[in-house]
Amino acid sequence: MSFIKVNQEGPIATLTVDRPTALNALNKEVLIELKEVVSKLDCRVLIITGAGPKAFVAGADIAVMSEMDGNQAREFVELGQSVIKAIDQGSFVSIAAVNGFALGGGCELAMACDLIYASENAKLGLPETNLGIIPGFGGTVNLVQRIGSHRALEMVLTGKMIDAQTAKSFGLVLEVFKAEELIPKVLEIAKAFSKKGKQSILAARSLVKGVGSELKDRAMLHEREKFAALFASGEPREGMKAFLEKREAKF
Ligand code: CO8
Repeated sequence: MSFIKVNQEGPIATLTVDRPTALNALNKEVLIELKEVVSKLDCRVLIITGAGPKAFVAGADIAVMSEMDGNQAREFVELGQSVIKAIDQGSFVSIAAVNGFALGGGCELAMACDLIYASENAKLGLPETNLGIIPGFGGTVNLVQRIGSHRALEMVLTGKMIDAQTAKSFGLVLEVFKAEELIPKVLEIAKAFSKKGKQSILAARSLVKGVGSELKDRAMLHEREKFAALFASGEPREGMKAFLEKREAKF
């Protein structure tokens, strides 16, 4: 694996997204590796984090998306959602250890996990509308489920990043730890889960997560359709080119 580092100690697997040149942004190759690794996991608890001190995952790869047409955007969003689904429906408890920027697809990857813990320097957000696009990896429905539609609308429409403490106050993040304590604390939490009965943990998890799951499937389908359809307008190209050219977008 080039972009996903896997470390398994007994029942606890840790996946680290490792693409330092782009703050661990998700391109097709990263997503394919992630899907492959997650589908083969045999663990009780999965921890997902990002390599380096600065980012969990800074989003889907903007340079790649800026060149996409509608069909390519549809394929990309389908791949991304299949990763989100594999984590969401896996037979393990999943924990995001957010150690820096978790933006767009990165925030959506964190929200695919059952539980989210963050370091003090974490910044979370769905900045897609700044780029002329929308969340595509389940972010809209998962954010509403986590923090309610009023706060979710504010985050999605403004595209603003929030810091770890604000995310905790919204209920998006459960606890905030010092950067160096994040992984040890998350491992402690993971160990406690791994000592419980596997069947009871999975049954309880599936019941809690089952609430609203049909609605979620439909919402993710709508998200895919709307995401791909947007690419027929000029907005994604202008928004993402502007980011890459470090200028303000003219919509
Ligand atoms: N994609 C590609 N490259 C990125 C990304 C990204 N998402 N984020 C950062 N990078 C790159 C930068 O371009 C830069 O590259 P280079 O050194 O070659 O210029 C490098 O990483 C370091 O970044 P910065 O120099 O910008 O670092 P700063 O500390 O100044 O800023 C930020 C850090 C604030 C995180 C800034 O990089 C940023 O705003 N990044 C973009 C964040 C963003 O908008 N993310 C959302 C992307 S859209 C998305 O995720 C859609 C998900 C749904 C997709 C559906 C599928 C089709």
